[in-house]
Amino acid sequence: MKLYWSPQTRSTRALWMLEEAGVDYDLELVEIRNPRRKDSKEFRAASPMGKVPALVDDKIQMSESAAICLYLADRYSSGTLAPAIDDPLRGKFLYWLMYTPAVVEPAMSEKFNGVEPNRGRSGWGDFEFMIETLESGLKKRTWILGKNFTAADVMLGSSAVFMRMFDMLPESKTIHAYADRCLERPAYQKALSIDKT
Ligand SMILES: N[C@@H](CCC(=O)N[C@@H](CS)C(=O)NCC(=O)O)C(=O)O
Repeated sequence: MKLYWSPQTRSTRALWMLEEAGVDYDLELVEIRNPRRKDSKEFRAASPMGKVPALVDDKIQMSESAAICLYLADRYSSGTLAPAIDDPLRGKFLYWLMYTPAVVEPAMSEKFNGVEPNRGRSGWGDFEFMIETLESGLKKRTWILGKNFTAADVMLGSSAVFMRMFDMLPESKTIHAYADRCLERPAYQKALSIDKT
């Protein structure tokens, strides 16, 4: 299996997920910050937009960090990092797994770019509503589904850490404590240390 990656990007969450799943993988650096970068055909087949992360696993070629996390959890850690397909928690799992690309990231981007929000019209509500919803989802829970850590936490935890890094995370004991718990996980620490090399 090969992960196409670039340090300190959304590919860190795919690295974290690979470490949580405990599978063997190779890394290939994509020099996204190099204006003269030359992408391999294999990378572009997996990532039509040329964005990282992308994953190739035998005949599987894919990109989009949430899709990669879901694939790895279902394929290599079903019942642990992803509730099984018939588990009643599966619905909540999918909701929270998709919350990052569908709600957190558009709301962050809107706020960061100073775009006028429209809670009713935008699929992501607005930044404040996104934070309130995440906060209430995490209240009194160790992980987003309760006691068990899943791929949804890789997506949400990496987003919380990312917002904190960019000084966008408001005063929220619940979300800050969650980000800290995520950062304490050895698999996340391993991914961050690979990112630094
Ligand atoms: N929705 C995608 C976003 C991927 C993305 O935006 N990747 C950025 C790095 S964080 C990238 O590859 N940028 C370089 C480029 O667009 O050429 C995901 O979650 O994987």
